[in-house]
Amino acid sequence: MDDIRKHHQETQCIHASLKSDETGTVVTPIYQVSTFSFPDVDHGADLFADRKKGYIYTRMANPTIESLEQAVAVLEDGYNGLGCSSGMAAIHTTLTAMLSAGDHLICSDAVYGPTTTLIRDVLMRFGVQATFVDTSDLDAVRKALRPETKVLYIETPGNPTMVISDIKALSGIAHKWGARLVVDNTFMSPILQQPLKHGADVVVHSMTKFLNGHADVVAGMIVVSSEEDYKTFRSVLDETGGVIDPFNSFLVSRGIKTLAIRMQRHCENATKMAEFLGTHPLVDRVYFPWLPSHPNHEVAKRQMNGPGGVISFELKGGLKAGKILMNSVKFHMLAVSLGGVETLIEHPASMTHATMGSEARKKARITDGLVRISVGIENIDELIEDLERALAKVKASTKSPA
Ligand code: LCS
Repeated sequence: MDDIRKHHQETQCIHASLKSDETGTVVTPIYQVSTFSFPDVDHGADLFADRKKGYIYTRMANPTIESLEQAVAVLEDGYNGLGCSSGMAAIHTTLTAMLSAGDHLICSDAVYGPTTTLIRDVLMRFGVQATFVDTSDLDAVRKALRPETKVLYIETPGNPTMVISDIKALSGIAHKWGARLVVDNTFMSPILQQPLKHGADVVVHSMTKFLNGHADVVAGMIVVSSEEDYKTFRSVLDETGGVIDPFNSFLVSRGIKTLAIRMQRHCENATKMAEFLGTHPLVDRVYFPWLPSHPNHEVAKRQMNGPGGVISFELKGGLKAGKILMNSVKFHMLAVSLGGVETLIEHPASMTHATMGSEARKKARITDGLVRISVGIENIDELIEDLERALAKVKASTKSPA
């Protein structure tokens, strides 16, 4: 379709990934090949020297991968995308493309656990300095700036506390300082938040989550906003090798066809579940951006088109009560990951955020009693009934003699 960028995201989800071949395929086929042949030696040399356009080797470029990169870049309104083998590969590629030994990075304290450990236990070994702060607090970010600060890295909403950082304000702070802003947009997908439009420089995704949406792929994506960044990032990705493969690219492209409609249902279901939890007598606190009680509710309403599908909450009985709940639910599968059509429940302190260590968790306000639900697209009344049954068990257990 001509100039797909002018169209609505619902249309982009269906049409942005198409790279039709001479047979007229209506979806991009899977080019399940590692290497492409050259008609002659000079042509091969021209491709390597960038004098001619064409395919060489799948780690460098492949039509199925390119079609997915193009689709996510269009949805994010970015320059281009770089498909990665996982969300962590996308984050690793981004940070190694943007930072050198001696540079300083400011990162949100509440982020996916392995993002913290990638920075703290891997990048810092190579001379990168880092400070973890609550990036919803603009003054805390300003105080953490150093002459060597090159990157401000945020995840918003943050995993698992749902803390919201103000993308526009933070891009202003970063740019004034000569630093750049990277946003992990995994929890929102481009349907609910487009960070580049709010001033971010780079967006990263774990496509394992909402973009693919079916719990059958591990993959990541980087979206950059300029040709210059694209060239730098592409060369780092080529050399470090964390690229996505054609088959997974095909599956994610297929998932994206229904992204807009799935996100709508995730938001509706999660809002109803958050409202239910918010009024339940056994629930102490609910962290969900669309609840007026959320501390960053105003910022959320400003930069997000919907709350997303993830809710965190604490029960009155803390970890003990949370364990009974998680062991009693039927349609909420006890599993890590999020953003799929199926509802998942998990315990961040002992699962997704275990490697951070208790001190970093405490600083990021990830309590031992916190429970996280990724609300799927099942019938919401049945999901709430499932939670009600499990909460009744929690209540019964607190009454039984010790
Ligand atoms: N960014 C965010 C916000 C994430 O939630 C995750 C994974 C990643 C990056 C890394 O992506 P991956 O390499 O797994 O594709 N989050 C997970 C979670 O909360 N449970 O299991 C994985």
